[in-house]
Amino acid sequence: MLTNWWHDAVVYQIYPRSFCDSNNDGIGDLQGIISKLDYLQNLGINVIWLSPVYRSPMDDNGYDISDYQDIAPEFGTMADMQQLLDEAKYRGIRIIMDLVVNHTSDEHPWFVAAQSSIDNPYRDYYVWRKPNADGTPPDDQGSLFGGSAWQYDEQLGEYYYHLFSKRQPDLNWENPAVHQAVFDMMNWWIDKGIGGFRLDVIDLIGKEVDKGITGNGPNLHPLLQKMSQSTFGNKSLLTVGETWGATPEIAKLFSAEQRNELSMVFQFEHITLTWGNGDKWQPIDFNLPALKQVLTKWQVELENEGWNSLFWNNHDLPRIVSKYGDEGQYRVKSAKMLATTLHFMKGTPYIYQGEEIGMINVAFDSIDDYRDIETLNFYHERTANGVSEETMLAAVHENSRDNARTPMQWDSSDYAGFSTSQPWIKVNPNYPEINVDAALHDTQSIFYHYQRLIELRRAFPLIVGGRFVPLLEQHEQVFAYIREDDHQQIVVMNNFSDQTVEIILPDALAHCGLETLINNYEPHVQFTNKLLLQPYESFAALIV
Ligand code: TEU
Ligand code: CA
Repeated sequence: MLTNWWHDAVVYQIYPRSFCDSNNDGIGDLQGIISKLDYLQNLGINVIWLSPVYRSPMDDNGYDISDYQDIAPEFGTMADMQQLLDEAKYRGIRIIMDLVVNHTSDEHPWFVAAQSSIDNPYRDYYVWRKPNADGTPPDDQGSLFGGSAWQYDEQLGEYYYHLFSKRQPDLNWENPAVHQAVFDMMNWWIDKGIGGFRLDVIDLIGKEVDKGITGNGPNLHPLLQKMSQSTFGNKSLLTVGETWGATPEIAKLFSAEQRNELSMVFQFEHITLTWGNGDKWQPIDFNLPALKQVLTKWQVELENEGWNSLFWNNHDLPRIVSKYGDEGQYRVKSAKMLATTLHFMKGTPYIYQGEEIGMINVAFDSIDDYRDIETLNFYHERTANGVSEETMLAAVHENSRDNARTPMQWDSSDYAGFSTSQPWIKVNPNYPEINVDAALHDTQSIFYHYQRLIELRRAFPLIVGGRFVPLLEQHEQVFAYIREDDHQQIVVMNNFSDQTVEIILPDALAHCGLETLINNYEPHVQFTNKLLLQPYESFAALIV
């Protein structure tokens, strides 16, 4: 059944602006990435998901593309991009491009043409509506970055639609000319030898604007099937859709093999658990039973149909050690525990830059130190509407996207070795302690724990393809499960608390011998009917 190369791949996500700055202008770039490929090869990953590097005015750090077939000058040139593809390939690493086709930049030539006159043929590449009689927008749909989804164009007297910033006008996927233009561009990249695509907010392209339907619209799956047939289908590429609204049922529509859509999707149910009322600016406490229930559901429901992606972090999310682990005394223990929990599940694991050294959230004292458009928009909108600055800053500390975007911490020199000049966003002040150089010199580091997890995935096909069987489902502090096939069983135990906990094992396990594969305390060699787990203790072991 597991016939595709990406079933046992491990992906590393790079956010180019924050990864490594080769020419010391304060902005990460392609040559910086190239200089770190040996590091990534040493970690053991075999795929890089590259966040956007295309030409862009950078209103949303490259998720606003003005030329899909060019590279942003601050990141380098197309020759640098080709060099990255070649040097990665030489190391057995494929590059997945970020495909942002729900919208373009307002500086994209298509949009510039669309704005030039009411009868320009490119007009229908975007979504335009006449104002109401009193001049107000056609309806009250909101942008995901705050404010209205409608922006008035003075010259043409119509509104255009944007689900993100007003500098990110939505493409009109009801227009077949848009399909062809996008598919041609995708094929141009495929011909360059890329390994696939991460498809930004792909579940929005089937929208029906006048009905207020945005996510999972009626046209979505027909569109994806057409896209697949016209571009990546049958080419052995990894495709992963970003789908905030996916349930397991929906994920199967995207990723069941016979439907010929995507390899897999990113679902976010395990992330939004700490959003009060579904609002990331009203953070609530972490609750392990809820997390277990969600992750178990996804493991079980995609058992035989569809495929999971496994991730804790990306460029939009706070750091996982800060959210589900412990930033202080147990930072290293808890980072290892979280990694083990995730990497022994069934699916394709994704590591976000810095996760492999246990980078944590940043807490800038002033909103002026934040750069992210979503963070700034909401901070201003909510404080203008009566939420206190203190409350909003606390929410920003919890969930701002900039938590993931502070520069990668390479060493303890100024600016964490990311650059020799002031970076575009401040470095997390903890870099003298948390950095790659320190991790590489410490055999007990989080880095080597990730390296070992990747090795284990390669060594045990059971980790890739075996069944997932939940254990101790009612336990409030421990997330435990078994992976098994007809020959072997691996038991995985993870204490999510800073307390020593005692668990009572089911009879079938109570007297088993154990051969530890990975651990963050002393190994256990034999189960009895009781097991003590120390704070954030975690291990995976073969049952022998
Ligand atoms: O993210 C989609 C998205 O919905 C997030 O921006 C989300 O609103 C937020 O992170 C959670 O509150 C994708 C990209 O990953 C993101 O970086 C882009 O800003 C966005 O699309 C627009 O392209
Ligand atoms: Ca640079």
